[in-house]
Amino acid sequence: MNYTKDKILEILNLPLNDLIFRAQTVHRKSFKNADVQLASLVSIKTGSCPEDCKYCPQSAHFNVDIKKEKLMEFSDLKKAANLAKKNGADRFCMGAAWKKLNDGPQLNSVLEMVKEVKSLGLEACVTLGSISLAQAKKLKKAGLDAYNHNIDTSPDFYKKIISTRTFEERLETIKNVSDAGISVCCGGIIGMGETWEDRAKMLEVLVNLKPKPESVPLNALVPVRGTPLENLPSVNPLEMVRMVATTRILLPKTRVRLSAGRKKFSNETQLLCLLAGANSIFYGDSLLTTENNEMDEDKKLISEFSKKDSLKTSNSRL
Ligand code: SAM
Ligand code: DTB
Ligand code: SF4
Repeated sequence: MNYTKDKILEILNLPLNDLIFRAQTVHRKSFKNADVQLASLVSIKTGSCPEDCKYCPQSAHFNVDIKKEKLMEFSDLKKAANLAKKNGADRFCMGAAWKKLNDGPQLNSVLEMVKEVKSLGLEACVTLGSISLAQAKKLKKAGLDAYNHNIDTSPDFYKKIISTRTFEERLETIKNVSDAGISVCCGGIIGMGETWEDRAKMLEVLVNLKPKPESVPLNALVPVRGTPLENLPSVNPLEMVRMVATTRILLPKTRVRLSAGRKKFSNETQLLCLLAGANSIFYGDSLLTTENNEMDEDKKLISEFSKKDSLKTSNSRL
């Protein structure tokens, strides 16, 4: 199916019951289980990033109250990965506030970290800024499963959000990643002041990636004090539901991950997102620098969504 921006806008704009019905139908064909992938996230290098992404607390261009950290020690990484495993995570994602990955000690440390995560039987994902094809090949050899590199928004709106790199540079890294045989994890953010047309254009780029992204993280802006977007209003939860459902329809086999901003959503909103085709969440007490939902709450939510015999634990006895 050839999805154009206008066709995507039509889907985004369907009556909600039709939209969710279509997304559910597609979802059930591709995913036989109602499983929800749990992806844990750890920041292996925090803050002082030379890029000026207006949404990001880690940019050195803004005055944000975060604890800046050098590259994490291997022993700490090991502890974090083991803890994620113990807590039931399926995937372990390591994020670094770098513009690009440097060869030498930086790359070598990350390669060791990837090997460690793989040795625990976890899927390994990293997000390190721009990388070359040669670097991607080394990461693949170390066992890396996926590389997260978001396009964030539409090509046009991108220029209003980031001035230190281009949309095309983003696509180059994504190509290097897939040419090396690593799965592409690529998504974006809603709530930065973009229009529905921008959202449709972002989805148009994602659906036309070759190969298609293995996973799409959908973030709702977390407006962090000190960033230029600090005063933007919260995302309307049903707008996220529409984005999830449309992504599911466009990319039937892709993991759609409910990402940043979930803390502001009610349990019912999150369940609606799962019904609309989301099948992964970031799992763990924190994201990179901001808070995430409690793990116990997430476990309850997921069992509410997919367990059998739910009525037996409700207040009214059968
Ligand atoms: N520096 C690397 C990069 O930009 O690819 C990796 C880390 S970066 C923090 C990963 C992604 O987190 C961004 O592309 C963006 O989509 C998301 N993100 C960062 N800050 C956010 C915020 N305040 N609200 C929502 N999503 C955010
Ligand atoms: C993605 O799309 N969202 C995650 C992950 N990929 C690396 C990051 C969210 C960061 C939210 C802001 C923070 O905690 O710093
Ligand atoms: Fe740096 Fe990534 Fe944050 Fe942009 S999103 S400022 S590249 S850490």
